[in-house]
Amino acid sequence: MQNTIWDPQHECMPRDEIGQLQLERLQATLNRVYKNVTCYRTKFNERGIVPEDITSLSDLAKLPFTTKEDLRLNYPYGMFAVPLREVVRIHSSSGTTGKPTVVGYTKNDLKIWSNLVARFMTAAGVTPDDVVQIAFGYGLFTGAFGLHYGSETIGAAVIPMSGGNTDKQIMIMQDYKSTVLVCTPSYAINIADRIEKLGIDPKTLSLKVGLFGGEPWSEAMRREIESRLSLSATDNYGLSEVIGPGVAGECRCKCGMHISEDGFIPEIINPETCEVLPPGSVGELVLTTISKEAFPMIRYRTRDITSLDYGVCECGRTTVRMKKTMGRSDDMLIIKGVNVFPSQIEEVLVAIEGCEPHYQLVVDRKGAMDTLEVSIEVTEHIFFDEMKKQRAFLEMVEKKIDTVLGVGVTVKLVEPNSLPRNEGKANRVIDRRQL
Ligand code: DLL
Repeated sequence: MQNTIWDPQHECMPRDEIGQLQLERLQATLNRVYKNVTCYRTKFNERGIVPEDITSLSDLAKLPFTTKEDLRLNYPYGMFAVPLREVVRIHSSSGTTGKPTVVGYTKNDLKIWSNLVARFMTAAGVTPDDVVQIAFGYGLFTGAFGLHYGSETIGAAVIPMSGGNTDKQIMIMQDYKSTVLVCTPSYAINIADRIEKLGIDPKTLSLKVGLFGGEPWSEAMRREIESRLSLSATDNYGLSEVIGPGVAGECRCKCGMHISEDGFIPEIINPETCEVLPPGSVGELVLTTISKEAFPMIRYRTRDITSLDYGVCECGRTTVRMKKTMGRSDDMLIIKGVNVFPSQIEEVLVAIEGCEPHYQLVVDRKGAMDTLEVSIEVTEHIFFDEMKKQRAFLEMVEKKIDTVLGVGVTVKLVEPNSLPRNEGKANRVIDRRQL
């Protein structure tokens, strides 16, 4: 397969040129936010910094971070860097607690966004010949509109199916011969379950590429989706505060997501000390936007845990690649003092024959002791197996998780289809300690 590049000028730039472009765009962005956004001006003044002090990319570290709390304090439009009459679209973050965060786009922002999405879709293998079924919910969430405009920019045919209604998704997939599926990885599994239940051979579908994002998912989950939907499953990353989808996406090498560095400057920090970490370190991703007009973000703390690889990819792109995220630092569970990411448990479970890729984690505290219970759907064959065999299976799963996490867990085997399903982002953790 030919590896097409959407925008070779920006995707294959030599590193020193990327740096030069980033510095120019950063300086222009800083001047604009200093002039137009009170929150930034106040924070810069508190540190005694003016935009002219930033003369190299390493000076970025002098600037204050921006957090979700800043966005809440300036709700709804306080962080906009242009008057509202120049804003043509408003979206919102998917946060479930408190007020959502509001983000805006100018006409030019929408054009840039569409191009950035078209870029990662092309990298994943989407072409004008494709039929793209978008199974993200259309609405305030950036996922559906982002992928929709990206597909149209490429010239592919878009089916704006929206989320849910799985049987209809499958019917449309069969009848309209969708070649690309866009949704969260957990919803892709739900579709695969239903396809299997309906007795449809996935090879009879026309699916070729899956563009999955919006939530963390493991390599084991990728393999599961690929075999059950008979497609090439790719990961893409973004967040509404920074633009939505379009920050980064995998090429066909699937060895990290290429960050569009002409639009964003990534840094990795230690989330506790906030110190910037050297290339290759695992830590929290911080992003600065350098091409957005309505809603620029300076050193936004994403809370997502990953690492960056500056090596040139086999595909020819020179842009830095971020590893699949381990999850969010605020989703990280601390069990008996050990840091646990749900994705680590997923990796173990999906690789065990008999475990379905549906699980739920319940964290609780008994006395001073944290407990972690992992409910796993198992195949009917195992669920209805004789007690002795089931016990042995359960102990084997507990041991495997224990080895990876280094912390004891209690495993509960549950019937197929008994755990809640989501059409968008999965919610797999119940932390009773916070209730
Ligand atoms: O989820 C934007 C998006 C939509 C990206 C569709 C990709 C595809 P938010 O609703 O603001 O925006 O949620 C952003 O979701 O900080 C991550 O924690 C998580 N996230 C998004 N993509 C990935 C991914 C959209 N590929 C938050 N892997 C981010 C892991 C992801 N986590």
